[in-house]
Amino acid sequence: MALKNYNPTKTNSWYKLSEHFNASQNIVLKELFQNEENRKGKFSIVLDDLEVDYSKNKITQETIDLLVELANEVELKDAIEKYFTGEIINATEGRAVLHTALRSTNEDAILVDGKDIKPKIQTTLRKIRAFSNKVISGKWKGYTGKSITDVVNIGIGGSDLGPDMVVESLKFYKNKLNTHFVSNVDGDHVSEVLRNLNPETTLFVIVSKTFTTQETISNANTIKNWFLKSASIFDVAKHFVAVSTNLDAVYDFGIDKNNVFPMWNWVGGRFSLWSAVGLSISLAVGFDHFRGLLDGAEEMDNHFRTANFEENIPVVLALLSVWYNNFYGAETEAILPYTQYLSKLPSYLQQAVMESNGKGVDRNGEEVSYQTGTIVWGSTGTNMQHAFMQLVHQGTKLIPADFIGFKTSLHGLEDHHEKLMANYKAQMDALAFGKTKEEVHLELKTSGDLDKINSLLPYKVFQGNRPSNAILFEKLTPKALGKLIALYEHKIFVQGIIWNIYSYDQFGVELGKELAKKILKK
Ligand code: G6Q
Repeated sequence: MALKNYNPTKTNSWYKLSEHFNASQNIVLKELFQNEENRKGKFSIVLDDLEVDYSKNKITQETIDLLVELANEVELKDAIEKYFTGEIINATEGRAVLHTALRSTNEDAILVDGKDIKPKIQTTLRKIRAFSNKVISGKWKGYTGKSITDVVNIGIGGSDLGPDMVVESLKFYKNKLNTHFVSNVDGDHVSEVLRNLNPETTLFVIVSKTFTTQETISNANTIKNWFLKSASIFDVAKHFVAVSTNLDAVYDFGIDKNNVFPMWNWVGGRFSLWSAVGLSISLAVGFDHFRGLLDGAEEMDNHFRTANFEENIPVVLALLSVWYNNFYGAETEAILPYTQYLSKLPSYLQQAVMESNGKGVDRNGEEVSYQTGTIVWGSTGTNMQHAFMQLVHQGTKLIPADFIGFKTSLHGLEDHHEKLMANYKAQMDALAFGKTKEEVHLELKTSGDLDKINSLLPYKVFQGNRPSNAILFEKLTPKALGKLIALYEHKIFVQGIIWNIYSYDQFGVELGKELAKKILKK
């Protein structure tokens, strides 16, 4: 059964939300906090090591009630079940959307074309484990008998961004292998990566679901030619492995049958890091940490599938985002992790969010008359405080922001971590509560700058009332990261359901590719 069709703006709850918005848009966060004793507790959700505090949003209990009513009215619960059980919810490509099956450890069968996919997933995980162990332990030898020291992931888009982001995020857990990523068809990218590599000790993982992607195949061929300058064609099997659905093309490239890791068309590229696309993750940090990542995601899956909408982290964050996107007219959202390890998260999420929900035609085939996908962007704290945060604090745009923090640091250095987390909290407080004219006046007065009061006062006032979510984990572990990524995956899903669009195709990226091919031929 396909997903149901709705025009969200024609629902009863949307109508009520519009009325509520008109009546409440002058809401003042500072006052809400003064008047409600336990606002933080009331608008927080705890899931084991994760606490999401969404109290600094321009909402009251009525807003949440109405947003949940909207989720019910568009039959979100039913859609979630279709997502998890393998219905063809990616209707425009005729596919199920089953990245959740990749991390599932329960016994329930999931059928695709009448066959349970769980055994294939388990076999592939075992293959990833065995291969990773062999390479990490040094038992896997290159063509001159030396162990592998470097791994290069060759892929682009979904076959690059996920593994690259996770390897960077879990750098603390890495083993002795050095992992590199080549994606761009720009020859300077591959040249730079190859510059310091030794063909005798490097393993190349070609990741391409289709094995036809221009960038990936060009880079793979360039790398093979580079390799063949010092090795022979018979050595390719020891240094090149592939992750793909297109077995014929993989064999034509010269890759040994035993060194091919499967992918399936029920996993979308941008949601594929949990599959063999994550091979370079398992190589970089070891299979147990890769499994930890999957386990964390599964915990979020179970929470998302079973928790009431009011207590459901992905649902609440998705609804709040709809509130700002469709009622307040906010165009963008900022992703602000307070750890350098997550520096690649914003660009990873740009693909996941914007390729999925950047759609202007609804599930009826009609152009939508309302806003859909948000623009996401961001960078790490505290660096961004010295850069773009000026606009978020005092600019003319409303930019809801997710602050992602960790209570404990990985390397220790307590004084650094205390400063980091003080900034994490201070930024959200400043956004929410700002600084009034009276406060600025007093400040200038006490600092002896009385003569400057008139000229400086307006520039030093912070209106505040700017929304943020605090997404706080105990510690950056593979499990926590898995949870965080799955949280955003499900937020994307919920928004796609509400906006009545197909989140799992990406026809928008095709036209440019076709034209580039034509231009190249000419
Ligand atoms: C993701 C997209 C896209 C895809 C790349 C790579 O959802 O489909 O980013 O992952 O175009 O495709 P291949 O894996 O087929 O090379």
